[in-house]
Amino acid sequence: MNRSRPAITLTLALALTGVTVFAVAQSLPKLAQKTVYKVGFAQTESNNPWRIAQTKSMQDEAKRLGHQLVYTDAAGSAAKQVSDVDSMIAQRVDAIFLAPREEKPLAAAVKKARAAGIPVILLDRNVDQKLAKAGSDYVTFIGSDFIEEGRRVGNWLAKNKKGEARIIQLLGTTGSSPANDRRKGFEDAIKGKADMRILASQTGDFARDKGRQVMETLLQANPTVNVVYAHNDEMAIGAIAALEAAGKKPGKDVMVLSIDGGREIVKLLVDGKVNYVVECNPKFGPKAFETLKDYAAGKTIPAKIINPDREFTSANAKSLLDSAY
Ligand code: GYE
Repeated sequence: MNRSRPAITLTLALALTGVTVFAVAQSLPKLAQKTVYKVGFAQTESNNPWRIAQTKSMQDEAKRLGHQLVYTDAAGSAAKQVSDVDSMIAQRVDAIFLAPREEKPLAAAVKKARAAGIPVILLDRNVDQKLAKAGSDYVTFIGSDFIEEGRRVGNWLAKNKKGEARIIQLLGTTGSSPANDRRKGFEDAIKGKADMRILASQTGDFARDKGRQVMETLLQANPTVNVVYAHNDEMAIGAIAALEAAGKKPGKDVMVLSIDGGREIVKLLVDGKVNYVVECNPKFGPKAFETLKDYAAGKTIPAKIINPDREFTSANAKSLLDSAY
């Protein structure tokens, strides 16, 4: 009889553990309230001013608050970003800020962190909503409403383009949430308008030189183009170079529309080479760390925290230039 006791105790203990493990798997990991956190920031790439401004904002705020920031740069590879998150888990960071390069592969990384008991806050890009959910897999998404950004560009064009619009669309990184959503919002806004036609859509991977190269090729195949819609400033600036090399006047012969609103594009708007820009602000630091603190304090965090975005036009570009990142 005595012998069976340990077995009963073990079964009981396992049953209890089983219940606990199940409960943890269904809800977000808790975050202790501390004055100093060791927190990861898994960046996507650092090849443009938007990313550099975002990283700086995160580093500045971590420093101001006295937190230790474990920073990684995936250098444009979703696979590397997945292993960056793995190494943050191995280092037992308190929490992870993640800017997921692509929607699907990084959803798995989010789930791994959660299973390891580390809360994740998504910054600026989202993961596939069928694969991971706010409130159970990750705490929240902080960023812009990308569908709305695309829609605003489409609506502005419909209002301001006289005559037929023959559009080339330079898409962002394939499989990334801003590329998917900026396309959707724009295409929805111009759908059914007889005088608006997309001649070609191709990815320039959110990069300046890729944008220039793609624009060069698309321009040869579509010489009647009179509007370029680029999913970010970098590709728009690349497209401007391609247009000028082909003897066209950006902003006049061909309208240039973009999203991000960095200083360089706003200056180009002042110079008349760009026509319209929707802002997507990269300065996430203060909001990111404030959300972390609120989460640790047990406050209810909404599933999405949407940044307000301004817009730049020829009417306001000059006065807003200094406030652009
Ligand atoms: O528009 C782009 C950057 O994810 C919202 O990524 C961000 C986008 C931004 O590389 O310039």
